[in-house]
Amino acid sequence: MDARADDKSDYDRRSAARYMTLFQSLDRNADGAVTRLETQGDLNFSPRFDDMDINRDGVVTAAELQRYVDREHPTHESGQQR
Ligand SMILES: [Ca+2]
Ligand SMILES: [Ca+2]
Repeated sequence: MDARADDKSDYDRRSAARYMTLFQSLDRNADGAVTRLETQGDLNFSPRFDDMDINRDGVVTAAELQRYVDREHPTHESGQQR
């Protein structure tokens, strides 16, 4: 009965994992953050750069990406209260 909810959370979990993998592959100098230059040309990351860069300092850190992913693909119970 809850198959659809399971699919949704599974999708969200995979999306979150994909963003993290993408982040690591784009972080060429491995400093734990990606600059606009590092994301340039990546069609998944580049268009969302401004949304992810919460403090607008021109780099997206792992913490900022985590917050973005949490908001877009919540995998926790938060927001599900009735
Ligand atoms: Ca970097
Ligand atoms: Ca930032």
